[in-house]
Amino acid sequence: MSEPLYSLAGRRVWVAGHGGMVGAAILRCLEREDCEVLTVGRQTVDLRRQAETEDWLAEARPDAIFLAAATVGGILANDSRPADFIYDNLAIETNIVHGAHKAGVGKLLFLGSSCIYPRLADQPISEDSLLTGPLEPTNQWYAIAKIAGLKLCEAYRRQHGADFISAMPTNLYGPGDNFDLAASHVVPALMAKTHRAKAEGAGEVVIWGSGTPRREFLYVDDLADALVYLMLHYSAVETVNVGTGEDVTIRDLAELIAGVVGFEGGFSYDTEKPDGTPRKLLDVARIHALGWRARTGLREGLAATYAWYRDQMAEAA
Ligand code: GFB
Repeated sequence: MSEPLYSLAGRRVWVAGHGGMVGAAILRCLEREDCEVLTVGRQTVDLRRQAETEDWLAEARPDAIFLAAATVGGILANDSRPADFIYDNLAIETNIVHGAHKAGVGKLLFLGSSCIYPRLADQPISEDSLLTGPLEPTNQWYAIAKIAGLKLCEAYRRQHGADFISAMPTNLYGPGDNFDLAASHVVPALMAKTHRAKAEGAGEVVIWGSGTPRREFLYVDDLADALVYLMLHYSAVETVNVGTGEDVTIRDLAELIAGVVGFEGGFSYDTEKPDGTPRKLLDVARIHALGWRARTGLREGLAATYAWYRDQMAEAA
């Protein structure tokens, strides 16, 4: 573990996007830090509006910011709502990074995504492969916005000496995820589908695409732990990948989820749906060298996520 470069003790820390899966996990992680946590709902401040965002920052005066506010979604949501994904995310990050500079914020961590890397980057994907090849078409809009966010942090560090850092997580899952089948990522989607199939006694669950793409899945509380670690131990222009270093095929994932859910039926494949990039395994040597490693195995994380999902379903019933 490297020596801390920064401390959150006694500091005012804004978690932008506190209501989402990542934001909520950061809040859980900050409970062990001696800091004052700031949050603001989208009903109060629309972070796509520059004046609203800057006025709030001037009043709230955060010392540090976790920039986890974003419009996110799975492969179909990205492919069908390109304007939302590029506009919302560019507006939010531009307003918060520039507003943070204007308000004299001491440290900011911007959350990107592994989809910023080229569709066919060498695997595992090094941070250095950024902008070395064409993007995956289905999420190029979100990717361009997140690349711009990474570059915003780099530019404000270079021109103004701002201690703004960025992290690029792999595919995430966990409590608080979006289980709406039209907008969700693959883990919550397959969990909801197998849960329903088991409850209804259905014999089959439909998997989008061929089932052959490979994905790396990081449990969201591990990500939050990594983000707080980077806030305390990292201050440099280079972005940092955050992942587990292991990937599985979508078919293997479906089998794991069926085991966790207790679904004993089979799977069929809707090859009308896109596979997306064939593989997206991150090179995590940089964050390992900084002294951080993921701790939650996929089966353990899936079981914790399903327990949370069942509780939510029970409460909603
Ligand atoms: O998680 P996912 O939507 O996003 O899809 P990506 C991962 C893989 O799972 C794709 C397959 O090959 C999907 O075709 N899949 C199988 C399913 N069944 C389903 C299903 O029922 N629902 C969904 N959603 N997928 C995302 C980007 O790409 O990666 C985001 O679109 C973000 O912007 C995220 O960057 C990290 O991994 O393909």
